[in-house]
Amino acid sequence: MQDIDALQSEILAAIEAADSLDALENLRVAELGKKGRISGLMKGLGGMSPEERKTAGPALNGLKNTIGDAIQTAKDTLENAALDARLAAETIDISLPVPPEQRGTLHPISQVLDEITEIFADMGFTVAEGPDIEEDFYNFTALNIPPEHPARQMHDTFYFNEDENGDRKVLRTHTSPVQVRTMEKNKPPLRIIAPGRTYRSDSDQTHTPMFHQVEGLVIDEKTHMGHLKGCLDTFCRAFFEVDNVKMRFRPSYFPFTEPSAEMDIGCTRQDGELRIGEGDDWLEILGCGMVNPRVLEHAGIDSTKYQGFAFGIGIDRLAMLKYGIPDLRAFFESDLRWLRNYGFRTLDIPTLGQGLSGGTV
Ligand code: 2NL
Repeated sequence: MQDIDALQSEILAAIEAADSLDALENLRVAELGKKGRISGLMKGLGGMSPEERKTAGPALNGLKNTIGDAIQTAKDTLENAALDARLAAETIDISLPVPPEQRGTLHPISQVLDEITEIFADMGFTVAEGPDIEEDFYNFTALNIPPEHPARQMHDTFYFNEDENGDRKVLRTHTSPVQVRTMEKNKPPLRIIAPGRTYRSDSDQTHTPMFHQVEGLVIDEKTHMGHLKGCLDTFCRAFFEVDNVKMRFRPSYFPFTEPSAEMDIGCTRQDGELRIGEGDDWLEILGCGMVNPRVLEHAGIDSTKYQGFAFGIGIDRLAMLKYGIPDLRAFFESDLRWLRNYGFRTLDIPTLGQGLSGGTV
């Protein structure tokens, strides 16, 4: 017993004297490791008489625990001190100017979103926002996609677990629910865009599970397809910064619009370079149509008095087209070299007067 007490004092003193994590680890191995001193003493228990073992066993166990705890406490203390030192050394004065090589850039999607917002704001649209986690009613039923409708499968929806009422929330598959919520809360006339993140369980070369969309909605007493065309023509010329853009509308189907169309714009592809506006090739850019009266009724708007148009645009693809970005998936990899190459100056807010995509960096 005397020996064990002496040994404990000796080791505790050594622990106290250890001034680095390495030194502590060496001590741990030397005392508690497989070939350590305490382990050696424990092996000796087998050769003792039962009487001796009765006192030596618990004493050695006590020693082992005391030393183990002491090493852990010393380790925590050293680690905390190291963290405190790092935090003190790495403080930054956020009032200082940022050196150019450390300056951040605006992600191309944020830039394109700002450009789109500016164009529609100029036409009298306001921006509407809503939750990413949506109720089934707003994401589907109100948009004339009832339960069991095949369009629900087409949407590759991410579902949450059922709640206590048996309802399942979803990650919104489009930003249309934002527009339904806006129609519920406000009386027509309405002129809104709903930009934001959308989610579908789909991932390959041209799809990411999270992507960005902007939808537009106009509701008034006499709104018609001519207004839709004029609005989209203005948008395309402003966005692609060209005087004229050839457009064509192909009949299509969406449950929430009737009639529905997909819009292509003219382009040329020469030597791998895409030019937008003129030419014999076509590029699909968005889906649109006249709001289905059933959607108006679901949102509490009198469809005998009001009608309107709506459209939906994928922002990520539009950003790739405008800024020549070849790979969709790079958008979400947070690679700093990619961001420096494709990013935009943070303080260059797009305005129609100054040119949307701003000056030179
Ligand atoms: C596409 C198609 C579209 C809409 C979205 C919409 C919203 C309401 C009512 C009616 Cl609240 N329609 N949105 C309409 C037509 C097409 O998006 O392919 N987008 C990428």
